[in-house]
Order: sequence, then C-alpha cells, then structure tokens
Amino acid sequence: MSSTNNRVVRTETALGAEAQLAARARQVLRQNDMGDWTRAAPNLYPHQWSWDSAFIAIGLAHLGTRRAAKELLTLFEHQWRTGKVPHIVFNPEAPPDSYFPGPEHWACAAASPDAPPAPPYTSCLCQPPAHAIAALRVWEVAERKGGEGVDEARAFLRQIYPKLLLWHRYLMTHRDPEGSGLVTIYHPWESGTDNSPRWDAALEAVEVGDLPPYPRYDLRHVANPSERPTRADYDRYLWLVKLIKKAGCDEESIYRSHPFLVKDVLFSAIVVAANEALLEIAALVGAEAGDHTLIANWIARGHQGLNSLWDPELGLSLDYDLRAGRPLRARTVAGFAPLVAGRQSTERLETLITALESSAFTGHPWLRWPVPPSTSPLQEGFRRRSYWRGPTWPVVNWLLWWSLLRAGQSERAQRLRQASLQQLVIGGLGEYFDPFTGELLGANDQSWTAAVALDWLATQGCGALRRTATLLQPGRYETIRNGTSDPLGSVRTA
Ligand code: 9WN
Repeated sequence: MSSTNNRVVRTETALGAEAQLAARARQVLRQNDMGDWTRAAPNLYPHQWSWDSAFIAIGLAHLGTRRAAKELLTLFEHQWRTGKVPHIVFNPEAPPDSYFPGPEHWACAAASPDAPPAPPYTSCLCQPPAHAIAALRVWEVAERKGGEGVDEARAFLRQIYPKLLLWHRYLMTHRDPEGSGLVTIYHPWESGTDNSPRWDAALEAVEVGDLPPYPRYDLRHVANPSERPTRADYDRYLWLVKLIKKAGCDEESIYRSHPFLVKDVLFSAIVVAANEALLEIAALVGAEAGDHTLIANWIARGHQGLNSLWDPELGLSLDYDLRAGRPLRARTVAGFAPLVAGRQSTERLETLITALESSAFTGHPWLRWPVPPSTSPLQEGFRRRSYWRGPTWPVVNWLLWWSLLRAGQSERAQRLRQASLQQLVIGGLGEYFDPFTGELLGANDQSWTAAVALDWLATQGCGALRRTATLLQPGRYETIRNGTSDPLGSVRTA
C-alpha cells in the first residue's frame, strides 16, 4: 500500500477510535445523569461532587447548553450563606451503605446557621473552584454553535454570575484572612488531590484521637485496596472531619484551633484562573465597574501569593503549612500552579515547561503515555497505583492542556491532548491510570473523565473549538475528513 493510502487508513482508524470514544463518553454521562446533576461515578461516588460538576458541565456543554447550565445551577442551589460551595451534595436516594462518610456523617453541618436547607445534606468542606471556568466554557461552546443555545447561555451567565462572585469572595476572605492571595484548606479532601505526598508532612503532625470503627465502602469498588488511601490516611481524614464538626463548621473557630491549615498552591492557582473567567463573565453580563476592580484585585493578589511560593531549585511551586510555618516540599503536578494561574514571564514559563517535560514528569522513560503522573516518580512516596500518589488523572491533563493553550503553547498542548486521548481510547474512561502500564485504576465510567474526553474531541489541535459538533454525532465525519481538523494529530490506535 502506498504511503498516501497508509495515511488515509490510519486517519480513518483514528477517527473511528475518536468516534467510538465520543459515543462511549456520551453514554457514561447519560448513565450517570440524575436529571439535574451527575453522579461523579456510578458506584464509588453516587453523589454530586463540586469540582467534578464543573468539569462535567464542560463536557455537557457539547451535548446541550441547558443541561450543562443546569449541572452548575443545581450545585449552586446548595451554596452556603457565606458563599461556600460544598464539596459534596448528598444524593438522598443513594443506598445508606454506598459511600462513607455519607450524609448522616455530615448532618451536623446542616445545623450551621450558614448551611442551606436540608435534605439534601451537604458536606461543609469545599473543593477547587473550576466553576467559573466551566460557566465560561458553556458560553463559548454555545456561542460557537450559534442558535438558541446562545440566549440560553447568556441567561445562564446572568443567573450564575452573582453566585460565582459570592463563592470567590468567600475564598478570598474566609479562606484568606491574611490577604495573601492564597487559599487555606482545612482538609486534604478540599484539595481534590487527597492522598498526595503534598500533605504527608502536614498530616504527620496531626495526632489522631479516639475514633469509632468505620466502614470502607470505597474498597468494594476498586480491584485492589492499594488503589485507594490507606487506613492511616482515613484515620486522619476522619479525625480532621471530627474536629471541623466540633468547631460547628465555623470558619473562625477552625482557623484558631485546627491542626491542618495549609495554603494550597493548586487551589489558589485555580482561583486566579477562575477569576480571569469571572472577569470575562462580568463583562458579558454587564456587571458594575466595582466588580471588575474587585476581581482584578483578587487576580493581582493571587499572582503575588503564588510568586511567594515559587521554589527556584525545583522549578515548581510548593504548598505552605501555616501551622508549621514552612513550605511542603513535594514534587507533584500541583507544582505547575503558575502555569494554571497564567500570565507568567517568559522565563518562568520556560522553567515550568522544562520541569513538565523533564524525567520528573512527562519525560520519565518508563511512562506508557507522555502525560504527567500526579506525583513525580522521582518523589519519595511515589506509588504508581495509589490514587494521587502517582497515577495519571485525565482531569489534571485537561487542566494543564487548557493552561498550555492559554500560555500560547499550542503544539505542546496538542501533544498532551493526543496522548491523553490515546490513553482513554486504550485504557477506557477510568478515574485514574497507572502511568507505567496505562492500566485503568479506581472507578470505571468516571463522569469527569468522559466530560474532558468530549471537550478534547470537540476541540481542534490549535485549541479552537470545532465549529460543528460533527464528531459527537456518530456516522457524520465529513467536516473532519475535509480537513477542518488535524487528522494525523488525532488519536491513533497503535
Ligand atoms: C473525597 C469525586 C472525588 C473527586 C476528588 C477525588 C475523590 C473523594 C473520595 O473523588 O475524592 O472527596 O472519596 O476519595 O480525590 O478529587 O472530586 O470524583
């Protein structure tokens, strides 16, 4: 066969694989859809998680503006009076022994004067605020598609804008009483990267008291317990929850007495990027000039804070333990926080990219795909199958891809997108993957993985969203064959 023919066959195979992946991703989101919100995963996570819903909305945007908007609006119905968006909204229909700690464990949170009406119950923790980024993406996708979705998206932005502003205000005040531009977290669950070595030193200092026996329902849903946090990790997680409950979920009391108070560098960077998105939304909805100034100041403060946590030796940013008064030295993907925050100097950007592509991350010789392990294989405490201690997470790849695009690094972004899609074509729509073998780990049919796959598939190599959602409709590939996409850059089934 001539090389031209070879090229055509490979392209078609790639498109076939992409189309199958898109169909599978749609199926996962449909299967996990609860009407107005989406379960994070069918068995392991039967509730609504905060930052999962943000990424899910990004995927849903390609399937319909109204449902994507609803995902976020439903979550924000449970926003606390302080502005906090809870990390979990519990599904009242989930069986009682499906997830621990479940709603009964958090029922006390409902007693707080700041809590929303219950049921449904919510946790009193929060997670990184990817929501404004998602809301803007819903708008962008609708605008590019045209039609009635544009008005729906505009109405949605008007509805969500004040809620997003309140949420960001909460983070910039209650979670940053120092005015440092950096967000304080009270629990590793708030970081979204729960058992990452980022938290090892700070957790070591937490002395666990008496805890009643508790179940580990999570272990029923993974192939091997090594994929989930250990018993010792869980003891600490539950002890910290107990202390937060004892403080009545009151921010000031927690701040005074809590043993785990950490400035989370990735969370803080997501706040900066989310504030940039919020600034754009403010312009789209015609917000008052005062809002623009406020948000711009938050962005400036965020950059200052992040600069203070830069470690020149590692070429990464580090979290900061407020209790111990020292940085938490660990080489993890969170170190790329400045890339996520955006607007870095050329020198800083080059250093970050060098670190990203070094043997500490995507350049490690044993990797199955050049996608960043959550923890560097060179970091003490790296475990390739254990949750946030090594596996690769598609949602993190999405965040870095999106950040590289914003930084003008479209070729690098495209390589990351390709490798991430390849991983999903071969490995499935899992929660996380062994970085060396590509094996699916954690939950099957993870909603946010399906969502970011849909977003990648709808996005051209150069980063622009595809004008038509052709790929998302099986059987209609004409537009792509005619060269509006980058066919050889597509997923290849090796
Ligand atoms: C605790 C839902 C969530 C994600 C987190 C991920 C994991 C929960 C758990 O699952 O955390 O919040 O029980 O392990 O770490 O990022 O939001 O997908």
